[in-house]
Amino acid sequence: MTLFVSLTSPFARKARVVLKERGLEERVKQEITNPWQSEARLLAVNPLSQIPALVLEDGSALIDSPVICAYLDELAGPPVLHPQTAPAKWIDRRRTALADGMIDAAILVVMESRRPEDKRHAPWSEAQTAKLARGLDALEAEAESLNSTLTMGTLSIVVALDYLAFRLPGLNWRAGRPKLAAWYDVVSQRPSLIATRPVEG
Ligand SMILES: N[C@@H](CCC(=O)N[C@@H](CS)C(=O)NCC(=O)O)C(=O)O
Repeated sequence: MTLFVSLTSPFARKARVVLKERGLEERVKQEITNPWQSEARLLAVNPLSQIPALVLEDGSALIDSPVICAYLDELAGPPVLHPQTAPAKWIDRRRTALADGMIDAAILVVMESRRPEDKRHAPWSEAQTAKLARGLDALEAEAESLNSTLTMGTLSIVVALDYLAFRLPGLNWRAGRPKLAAWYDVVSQRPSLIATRPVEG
């Protein structure tokens, strides 16, 4: 199996963490690609030219990080990163969706900032930044109910926070969010998260 990734993509990082957590690194080869360049080998697998994308043993492909992470978690045996019973299951899925939505908003802000100055539309970036602030405030409000058990929800939140620190340091997500920061400082010490921190390269 082959997982298309980059070392900076937060969505690909979610799948890379699952590989580590579930002991699948021998079984799934990682292939580094730049999704923004729409290389033919990635397009052959994902017409959207997005990572992560996973090529299975039969040559078929899975796309979208929630789909890929669920597949990998099941592949390794009974899922451990996806709570199976309500209400924990739905609470966790909501957290994954919130974190993923925050990553989407952050990517939009980053892409907008890379456009020539005269082509930027400030209200667009401000609207995305407001989503990020509201998302962070929602996480601060529920920080006491976040535990340090790694699930897709908690993993995705750490990935989102690290992406904010990596690409939008001026946002300073920690400011005014002491409970979320304290939670992050504990859970982010997990070896799978340390080993996959985004690096420019
Ligand atoms: N919903 C997708 C989003 C994937 C995504 O946006 N990946 C980014 C990298 S972090 C990408 O490949 N972007 C290239 C593009 O959209 O052209 C997922 O969860 O996997």
